This record gives sequence, C-alpha cells and structure tokens, in this order.
Amino acid sequence: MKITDAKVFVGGPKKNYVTLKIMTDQGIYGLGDATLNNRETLPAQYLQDYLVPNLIGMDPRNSEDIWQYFYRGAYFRRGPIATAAFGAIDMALWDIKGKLANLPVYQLLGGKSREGAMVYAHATGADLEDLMDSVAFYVEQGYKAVRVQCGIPGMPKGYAVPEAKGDNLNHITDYTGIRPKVEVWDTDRYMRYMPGALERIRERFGPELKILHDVHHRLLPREAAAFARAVEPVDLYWLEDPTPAEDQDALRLIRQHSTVPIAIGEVFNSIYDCNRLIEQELIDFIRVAVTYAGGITPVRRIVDLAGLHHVRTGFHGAPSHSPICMAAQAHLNAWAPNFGVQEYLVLGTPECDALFPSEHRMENGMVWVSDAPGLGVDFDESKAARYDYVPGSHPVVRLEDGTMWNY
Ligand code: KDG
Ligand code: MG
Repeated sequence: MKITDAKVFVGGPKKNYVTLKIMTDQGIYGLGDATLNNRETLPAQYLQDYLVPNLIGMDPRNSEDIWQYFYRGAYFRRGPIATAAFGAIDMALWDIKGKLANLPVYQLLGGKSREGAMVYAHATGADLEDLMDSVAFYVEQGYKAVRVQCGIPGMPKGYAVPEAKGDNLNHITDYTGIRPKVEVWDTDRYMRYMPGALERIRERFGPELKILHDVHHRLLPREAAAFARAVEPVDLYWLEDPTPAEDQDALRLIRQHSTVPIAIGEVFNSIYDCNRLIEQELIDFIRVAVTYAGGITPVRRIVDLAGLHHVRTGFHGAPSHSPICMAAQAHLNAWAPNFGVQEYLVLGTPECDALFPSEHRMENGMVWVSDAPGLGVDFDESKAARYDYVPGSHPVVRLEDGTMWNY
C-alpha cells in the first residue's frame, strides 16, 4: 500500500483550519489537523515544502516509522510548527489504519474505558454578575464542569473576558489585522479580587459543579503559590497554567503550599516538555493537544506515562482545534484509563459541521465518540473553497507601566 498524494487546505468558518488529506493507492484517504492557532500558514508551508514530498510513496500503515522519520529525521527537532505539521500526518495515518481495519480508532488503542467523556465549557463575563449568568447557562445545558474567567474591577481587560457585559464571544483571536491588540494586566488587583469571586461562584452553584480556572501563565511562582493557597476553600477541579511553563521548578513551590490540582501543558509539543512534571508528580492534569504535541502516536505515550504517576488527561480543546483534532482526542478520551476531562468548544456552528461532517456527539456535557471506522470525521472539499485565510492574532499583554508580560 502506498501514499499517492497529500493536499493541504487552509481556511474555515471564522477560523483558519489547516486540514491535511492523505490519499492512497487503495482509494482510502486519511485526514489530519495542523492548525497552529494564529500561525496557521507555517505548518501548512512546512507540510507542503518538506513533509508531503517525502510522504509520497511511503506505506501509510507504518505510522510509527513515519512518525520517527519526520521527528528524528528533521535534525532541528520539535517546536510547535513542526509538531503540528507531522501531528496532522500521524492523525491521518491513524484514520487510514482504522478505515483499513474497519474499526474506530479507539478500538485500535485498546477499546473503550467509558461511554461518554466529560467535557468542560468556557464561562466568561465582563464582571462577576455576567460570569454567573454564563455559568448558569452551561449548568442548564447539563455541563458538569465549567471554566470560569471574569473581568477584574479596575483592570480594563482580563484573559479571555469580554469588554462589554452580555458579550460572550471568543476573545482570543483578533481578526482585524496581524498587529496584536494590547491588554493590560495587574497582578495585585487579580490576586485581591479573584479568590473571592471564585468563592462566590462556589456558593451560588453548590458543591457538585466542577469549577476550573485558567491563570494563563500570568503569575510569578511565589504569587502562584499564594493564589493556590487562597483558593483552597473553593475546591477547584483545577488551576490551569498558574505560571509560565518554561520554569518547571515553579510548580514545586506551588505544590509545597497547596493541594489545589494543577493543570498544565497546552503549549507543550513533546513528551520531553512534560516528562519531568509527570514523573515528579508536580501536576495533576496534562493538557497537551494532539495537534500541537505531534499526533496520536506521541500523545498515547504521554498518556501512558501520566497514568503511572496519577496524572489525568485534560486535553486542550480551545476553538483553535479543528473537528479532526477533536475527533482524535475523542478516541483517546474513550480509551485513556487515566482520562480526566476534555475542553470542548468546537461544535455548534452549522458551517463547521457542514465542512467536517461527523457522528461524534456532544450532549449533557459529555462527548460521545463515533463508531465509524477511522477518526469518524470527514472533510467536504467542495465547501472548503469558500473560505480564505484571514490573518489573526492573539493579544499581547503589558503591565500598567508598559512592561511586556505573558499572554
Ligand atoms: O491559542 C491560544 C488559546 O488556545 C488559549 O489561550 C486557550 O488557554 C486556553 C485554553 O485553556 O483553552
Ligand atoms: Mg489555557
């Protein structure tokens, strides 16, 4: 069996999805997602210029060797551009493997460990009252877990919160141009306000709701340790990215001062970014994404390593990922013995569902994996032509005096 061709598409409804389609001499094709949020053209170019020309002629069934070939063979290894690109290849090869075996990918991984997998939604508000309405909306829809972010009094804009009350749109990507908007961050105000706000959410929604909060890398290690201790009474399901992930010893300081579960890893692109944190049991949830971490093959290894150390999965699932990545994660979630929760925001727009038809379902705050062979998601090329690449960017963050800070 041979790979005969591979095509890369960039575009989608309100999102620049990077979709890879690998064709074979047996008529079976596989799909992969290489969407690197707000840098989408780069993995697309890497695929087109370097990976696809080498892929043609290979036997698609040898997904392990092909992964090693692109990983070890690159010399300049890793980095999210490369891993998103060969991650898409890996997903597409698992898709082909499942279609050849006439089995859904979760069966190739070891079968189902559960029927539905719990997901969490993003509740957000310009202020706490607004956030409460947003949480209530998701609770009414049947969500058991909700991430909560809200505006801080005196700070014009926080992470992933709207400027105007009642507005609950995606505030991460700005499509007005390639130059990022500037957000201003004030750690003191955040530290004073947020623990009390989280306690009020707990009081209003009771003990059952799983409450998650994302600090988005903004605190220094000592501040993060103090914050984690201050939010102990809230009984958070997790505290995400309390400090920038580069300084892994920072997590030790947080651990010494608090038992709040820590989730980290959405910016990791290799097992070597997380093995120390997992082996030293400095985190509770590993947040890698199948796209950014290089595909199903390496993420399965990360999940197994995490399982040895009581670390559960909480795969990244911001709207940045296409339904193909989310499908790959749905299969891993169905199988993973150490599954925790899945972030899930991609479903819902009719245009997106039409571009990527699938039978994966989201109901009552759970995702139900499709039983179709392979990844169980298709791609309607005839609709893809409608969507052009639209440049967008994450905001950048500065302190009040202008100092650059972590987004
Ligand atoms: O591209 C950046 C976003 O995916 C990120 O800001 C989302 O932190 C995020 C999350 O937890 O979903
Ligand atoms: Mg996050």
